[in-house]
Amino acid sequence: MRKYEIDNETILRIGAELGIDGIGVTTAEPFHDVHEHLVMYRESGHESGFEHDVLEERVDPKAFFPEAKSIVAIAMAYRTEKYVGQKKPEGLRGQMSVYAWGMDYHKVLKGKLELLAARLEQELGRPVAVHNSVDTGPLVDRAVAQRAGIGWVGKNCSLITETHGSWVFLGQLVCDVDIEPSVPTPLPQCEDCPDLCLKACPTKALVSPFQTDSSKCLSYITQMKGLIPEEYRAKLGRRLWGCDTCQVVCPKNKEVAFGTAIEFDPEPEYAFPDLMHLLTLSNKQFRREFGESAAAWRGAKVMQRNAIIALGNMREQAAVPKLLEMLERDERPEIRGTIAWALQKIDPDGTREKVAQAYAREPEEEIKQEMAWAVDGAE
Ligand code: B12
Ligand code: SF4
Ligand code: SF4
Repeated sequence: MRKYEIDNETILRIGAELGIDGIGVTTAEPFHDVHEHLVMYRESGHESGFEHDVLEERVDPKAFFPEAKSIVAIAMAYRTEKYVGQKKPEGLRGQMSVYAWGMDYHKVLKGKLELLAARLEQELGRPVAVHNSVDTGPLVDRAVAQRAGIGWVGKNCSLITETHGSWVFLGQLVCDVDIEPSVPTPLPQCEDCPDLCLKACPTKALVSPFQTDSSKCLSYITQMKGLIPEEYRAKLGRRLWGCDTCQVVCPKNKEVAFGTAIEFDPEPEYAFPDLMHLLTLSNKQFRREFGESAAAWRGAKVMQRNAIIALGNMREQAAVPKLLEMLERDERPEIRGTIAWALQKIDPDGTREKVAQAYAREPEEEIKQEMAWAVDGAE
């Protein structure tokens, strides 16, 4: 039998000791089968722009880390017991995707990967060369997790684990240690589910099983810069960041275990931010209040634009004075344009005159178009 530097059982034991919810190992061999998915994804124009650019590095760990021998993949569950019965606090509230209800997962998982690297060194009694990544690395995290036996990829594209469903974040440690690999999870296991995720997706972003067109996915739309295309604004509802629909409807996510990492316990002001308060924040204040959340990286402007859309969708009359004040003074074109849209939804008759005045002084053509509804004969 082949001799490894560390056996698989030892890795599973270390994972359990470190409070890691899912752990597995795969070799550093290339992910040949993933290459065709990535090419198709790119050629169909379905990329979001958040993907690592170099395809060769996405499918071959040795292309960016030549000493690579094994990859230890980890999964951390983000729905803790405290998610049950989380109630919206008082006030006008938007909603974050559950993955942003606790602390930023990048920091939490990187912390686990650092502890893991230290434990490998302890086991071997020698320094270990590692490259660790969570989300922002070159590899396709879901493909790595599947080959490392952590779970399988569903038609909604999510990596689904047996214990915690798809409510898990993924990360990996590429290292120069020869570790016994786990058995890959067989693909896929949607069985006789009647494509509930594809049917429930509000924008038909799941264009076919296992394929997301990012430009239609509300998760991407909440993170994009600039004006949100009008066809998606009503579909956002109260969503401020991310979208959970294709996971909520998935039967494989029912009756799964809760995670135990207290870092992911929900913070009510992250889960359901106060919309009117959000509108008052400077970029610095926003970073102070939301900086520990995974939803902060795009800054205040994107979140405020989303909050204005939520207020428009809620037809919230109480928001009108603040929106009018911002329409007059705000220096950010996408904020002025989005406000004009929201005011039309909330109170077109009562705000027409003010929006027409804004139209007259608006320098940007694209933003003027958002205000044109208030002006007779405007094109
Ligand atoms: C870009 C990106 C996005 C984009 C594009 C998503 C997408 N589906 O590709 C946008 C902004 C839309 C997005 C949204 C979300 N994301 Co994101 N995202 C990424 C990122 C950075 C790259 C993904 C990528 O490379 N996509 C390209 C395609 C080809 O890859 P993939 O979907 O990962 O591909 C797998 C399957 O689709 C499958 N496949 C593809 N074609 C086919 C065909 C067949 C026949 C078969 C069998 C399989 C198959 O093969 C791939 C690997 O096995 C990863 C982190 C990373 N570095 O991997 C996080 C990541 C995928 N995102 C994550 C999360 C949590 C989300 C959201 C749930 C967040 C939310 N609640 O709003 C949504 C889910 C939306 C969705 N439908 O996927 C997690 C997923 C965790 C999990 N359990 O799966 C990741 C892994 C981040 C992390 N480290 O935790 N995301
Ligand atoms: S995250 Fe939302 S918009 Fe994106 S594919 Fe899933 S259900 Fe559709
Ligand atoms: S909802 Fe159904 S088809 Fe979609 S991922 Fe879950 S089991 Fe698969």
